[in-house]
Amino acid sequence: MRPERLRRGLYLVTPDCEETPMLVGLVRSALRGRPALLQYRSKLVSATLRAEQAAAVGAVCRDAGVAFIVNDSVELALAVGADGVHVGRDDGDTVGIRAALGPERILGVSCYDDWSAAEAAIAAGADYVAFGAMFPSPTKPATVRAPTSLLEQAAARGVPCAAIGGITLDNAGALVTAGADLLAVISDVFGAPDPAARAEGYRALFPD
Ligand code: TZP
Ligand code: MG
Repeated sequence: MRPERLRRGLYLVTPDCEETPMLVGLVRSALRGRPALLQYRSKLVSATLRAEQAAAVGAVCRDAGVAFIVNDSVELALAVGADGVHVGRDDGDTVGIRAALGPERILGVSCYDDWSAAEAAIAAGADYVAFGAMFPSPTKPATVRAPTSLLEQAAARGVPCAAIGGITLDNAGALVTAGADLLAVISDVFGAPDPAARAEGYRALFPD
């Protein structure tokens, strides 16, 4: 991975939350566990509230020195000065998104269970590709499942990759062994009684 832009480690992804102060409080405490990245993801709130929340979460990440990624929208990522954007198959053409984002910001692309999508994403300028769900996900129960062999394939080809879906501290080690550079997690951290401690627990999987 390009070290100046992308560290390996925990990739926190925010849960849906309509209460901005509550969301910001959750993010602030989870960031004490020092993840590599944090993504603002929201599927339920209005465009106006998304913009407000993205700006607020981005400011907290900047204060904590954690790279901030916005899900779904390159326009929103640019509007709030995010460090990057994460897109999937419904979010438009990856080449155009890279062009809009510029060369310096981080671009991540969801590839589900599909290696050919990963090859296309890297050719289009993605910095990392994401595979999942690796395990049944309480956040996205109906999504496709992906085999860990995709992580092995990415590692063998030197393609930076994130694993997502149902990841917990108990099952995460196998994903890192298979080749995951990033572990994208929602519920195991944000649903934990102590999000900072749970996030911190992932650091042992990525010794410096
Ligand atoms: N894509 C595949 S699973 C998932 C997404 C966005 C949700 C991950 O959330 P959790 O709670 O860590 O399973
Ligand atoms: Mg998307």
